[in-house]
Amino acid sequence: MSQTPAGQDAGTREERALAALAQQTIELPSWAFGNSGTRFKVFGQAGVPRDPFEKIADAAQVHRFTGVAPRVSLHIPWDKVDDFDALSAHARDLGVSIGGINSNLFQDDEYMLGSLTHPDAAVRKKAVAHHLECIDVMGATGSHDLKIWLPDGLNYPGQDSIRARQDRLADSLQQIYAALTAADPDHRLILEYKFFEPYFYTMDVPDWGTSLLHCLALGDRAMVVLDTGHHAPNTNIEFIVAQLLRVGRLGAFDFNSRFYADDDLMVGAADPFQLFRIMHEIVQSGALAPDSGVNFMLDQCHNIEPKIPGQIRSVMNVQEATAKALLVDPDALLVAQQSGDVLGANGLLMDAYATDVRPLLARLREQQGLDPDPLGAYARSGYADTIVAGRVGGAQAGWGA
Ligand code: PSV
Ligand code: MN
Ligand code: MN
Repeated sequence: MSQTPAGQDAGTREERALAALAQQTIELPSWAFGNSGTRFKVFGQAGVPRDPFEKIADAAQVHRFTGVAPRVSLHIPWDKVDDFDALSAHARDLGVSIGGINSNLFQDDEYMLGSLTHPDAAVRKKAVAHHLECIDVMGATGSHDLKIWLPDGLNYPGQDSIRARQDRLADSLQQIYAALTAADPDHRLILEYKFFEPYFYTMDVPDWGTSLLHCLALGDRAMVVLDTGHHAPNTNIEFIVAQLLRVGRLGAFDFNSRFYADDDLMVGAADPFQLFRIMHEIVQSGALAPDSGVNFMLDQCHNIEPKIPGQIRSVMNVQEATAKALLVDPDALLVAQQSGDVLGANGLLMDAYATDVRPLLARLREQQGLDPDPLGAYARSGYADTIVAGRVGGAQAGWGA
């Protein structure tokens, strides 16, 4: 058994990693199961869900074969149903629950010039009212997180006052936060940022600093959401993770990967090393623990690959990056860092990253009574054939159309 002079032996690290991995959960987006595409084309796939009940049924398959995906985020109004009690009961029957509730401020004609920041108070009122509806959905589904991605922004310098829009946003968010915490003081408002798109001169919440400032002004139940696809190329995302963890304001991830823009590809597909570096910061800060307040969500679209296996693969990619991060020897790393051993410290990270953790994860799944090969087990289950035969006229995710 290998042992570094200052560190834990490898066997102990593996056992600790297994214990931490057994506690990890990853939340799935309902919209990943519907048809999606780019603004050029949506390719329809056979067997996709026709309604939110079927989206949850598909998400439950991901949990069934991975054991780590017990929650499903909803997007309102894409996932609006007449009876949210029935939707939650349906989720429970299938072994999952409803996670975050995502509002939608990007599909109404009135929002062309903004929603929560719009110059017209009547439009802002409508956007705030939509969140009150989302808060009701939270009550009916047992959700704890209201997730806001603000699509507002400007295309041209001078189009509107950047500063006045921040003031309007602060006021709108305050109204939403007050209603949210009045409904339940434990509920959280989690605010996502994105540096461009759908507007290109400036967004009104373009970066983590802007999101954090609004969260700090709101109160301690307001947290930042970090979507990995929402940064300029080469941004050091793990640095942002460390900063937000330091001040206790990293509320959630939207995991995905990107080559160029907000590509929403499978997490860990474009840059698995970045995902590992992010998970290293998480592990180092103790933020993997179930009570850390960090919700690990996926926000992806599977435009050309089958959706359920795409989600299974994504979950496995997060698990692999997490496992590697858990194999970094913390004691040896501290010694190397404090003694100025640059190559030694970097080597500890690179050794962990180069470790093939698939056998460890297979052991984890066997310990949990799961098939060690989730993708193979799903393929053998026959579920894909059942939905192709049983569902005709599947729905569009609502995104990328
Ligand atoms: C916006 O690009 C975003 O990342 C937000 O999280 C939205 O709610 C989601 O994508 C919709 O796919
Ligand atoms: Mn997102
Ligand atoms: Mn996005």
